[in-house]
Amino acid sequence: MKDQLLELEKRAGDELNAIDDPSGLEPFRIKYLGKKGALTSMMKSLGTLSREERPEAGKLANQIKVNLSRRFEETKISLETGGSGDDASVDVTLPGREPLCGHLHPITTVIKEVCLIFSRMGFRVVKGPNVELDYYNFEALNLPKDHPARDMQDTFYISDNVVLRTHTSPVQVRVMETQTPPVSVIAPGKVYRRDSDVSHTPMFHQVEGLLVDRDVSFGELKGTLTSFIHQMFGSHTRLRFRPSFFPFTEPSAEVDIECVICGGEGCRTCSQTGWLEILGSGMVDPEVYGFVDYDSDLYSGFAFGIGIERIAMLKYGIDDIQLFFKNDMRFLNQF
Ligand code: 2U9
Repeated sequence: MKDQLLELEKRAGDELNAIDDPSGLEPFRIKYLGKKGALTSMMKSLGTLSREERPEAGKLANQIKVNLSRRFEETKISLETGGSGDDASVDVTLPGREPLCGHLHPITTVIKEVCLIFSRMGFRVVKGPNVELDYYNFEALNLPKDHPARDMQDTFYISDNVVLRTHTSPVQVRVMETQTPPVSVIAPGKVYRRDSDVSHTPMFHQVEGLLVDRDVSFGELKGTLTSFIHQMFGSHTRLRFRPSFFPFTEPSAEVDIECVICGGEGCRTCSQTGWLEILGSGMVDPEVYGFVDYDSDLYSGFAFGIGIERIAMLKYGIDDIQLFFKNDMRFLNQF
């Protein structure tokens, strides 16, 4: 019996060593360690031995079962983890792999910075839906049905009366609908226009602002935006207010800063003018007050719109807007 057991141990050991695929494990277990396996049957036949032989053979059979089971488990772990099971193959002195650490997208950073500057001036941050009713996106902002900005070429239409918002202005209209002056809010968020080239993407980000109260003048507009630009681009940045037109503001002005690339000398970025357009603004057109039941004899206010990608491009010296949306880690990791 003793010889048979030792012979079985050797045979099983050799077979176990030869297994090189996890699919060979279960047949092996059944053959040797299962209820009807070779070792189990041999253990059952211990009862046929004489009283003298039984203890020694029983002890040996148990030992073989323990050893074989342990070796079986080791082989299983090794095959299932793909490793050799040999600890010497792991060099514990190697330096660890640095975990990838996430960070804010440059557009998020700029939005946060712009919002912080206006928050400190008393503006409240407000949000609204990206999918907007035509009424809030156009109609209430003095962009009537035949206005060119409503063209299918420029706007993503969901249905006749529903669009992807083309600016965050509808958020301010919704605020005015529910709140009487004084109102001072900024609306950051995504906006959508059918446009795509090196300076346009179909989705981009804006922060728009609105302040309405009694006796608000163009002077307050100039003071607020000058302070914003000085905080954003440095206190010595030269700027100019240039007359412009928007359907929702009258009078309107665009604001330019001295070119951050050439310092006003004239270069490719500023088209040799020395100036860079940075935002649009104006006094809220009294027509808009009509839509939200504000008394335009009592109240006046200003509004402005800032294109975030444009600010980020100037701040970080980026010449292709598409880079912000490609998710290329070689680009993003620089911020
Ligand atoms: C209300 C009334 C008026 C928001 C304004 C601009 C001027 C403007 C552009 C900047 C760069 C859009 O992203 S951009 O292309 N925006 O020039 N936006 S005034 O005027 C409002 C908003 C809400 C109720």
